[in-house]
Amino acid sequence: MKKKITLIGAGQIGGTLAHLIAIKGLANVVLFDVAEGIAKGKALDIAQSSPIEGFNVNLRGTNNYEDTKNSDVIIITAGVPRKPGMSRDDLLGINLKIIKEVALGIKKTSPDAFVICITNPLDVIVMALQKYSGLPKNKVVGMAGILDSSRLIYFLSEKLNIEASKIKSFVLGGHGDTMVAMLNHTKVDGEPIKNLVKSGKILEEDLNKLVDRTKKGGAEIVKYLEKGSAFYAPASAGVEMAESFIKDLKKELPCAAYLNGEYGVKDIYAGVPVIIGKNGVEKVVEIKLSSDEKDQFNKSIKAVQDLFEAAKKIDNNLK
Ligand code: TXD
Repeated sequence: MKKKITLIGAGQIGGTLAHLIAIKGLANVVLFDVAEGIAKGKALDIAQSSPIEGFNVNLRGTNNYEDTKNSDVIIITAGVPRKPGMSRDDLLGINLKIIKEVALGIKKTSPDAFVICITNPLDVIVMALQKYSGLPKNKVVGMAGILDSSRLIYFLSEKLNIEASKIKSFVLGGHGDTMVAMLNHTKVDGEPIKNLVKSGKILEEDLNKLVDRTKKGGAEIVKYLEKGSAFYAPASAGVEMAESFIKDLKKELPCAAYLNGEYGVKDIYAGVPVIIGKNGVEKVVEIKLSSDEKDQFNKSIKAVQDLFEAAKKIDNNLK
């Protein structure tokens, strides 16, 4: 029996999620949007590609939460994206209201779903989503670290002219300028990146430029697109999380997860390595951080905490 994935938000990322899920034959798809026509139109359009692509999943568009009932996975992109010059944090006011509405909707219709939040500002929005919905903390997770890590790996592969599959790296902390690129855990064909710096294969300053470009990766695309933000890579990242849950792959993935003392942090969502399997976030993986990495991580946590304080000022129901 095919699983059911509901996509709350049928915009740029939502439509791409639906397309990727269909082509992979991962699950039946319900596209939900307050702009009903977008959900219905994209569902029908993707369905009409099935004879060509050969996939066999049902696609449906709706603006009625009843149609999303008993979803196995819910991926949320409902909200507004950045415009050039805006920070992810600038989206807090409007997207907080939207996520409250979505949280109440899914709480009623799919309380057992694994919920992946993509809406920005990600770390605070996913935390608000869990608090508003009351869904179990291990069943509510944010997508950002996989995207940020993929951007860093791509930039490294381009610079070193090595295929991306040979590069292992990841990013921790908040999905913003304070994100932490884990260079001490970065390997190229099994070789620590620091050795490539020592041997002159890549200059330290060039490596730092790639880290900075990763932090600004979203803004770079917003500048090109002018209207809207990145959506292909974010959708691929969201599908990787959904697939690890549906197929119980127990992949270790950098995601915004609830911390309850891990990394010395309590009652906040932030980007850490987690194991995603059939029970959702099955484990937060604690890796050893250098003192510098710990400082950077704590700075990133502080940025998330400060933004959550701002969220509580907007809605004092958020505890
Ligand atoms: O790494 C990450 N997490 C980020 C997240 C990567 C890229 C983009 N990031 C954020 O995802 C972005 O800043 C936005 O907050 C979301 C969605 O981005 P997208 O590019 O998909 O935005 P669109 O194309 O504007 O789509 C949003 C849809 C749109 O069709 C609205 O009609 C719909 O959301 N929407 C709603 N759907 C359901 N319910 C409500 N209340 C609602 N309000 C708007």
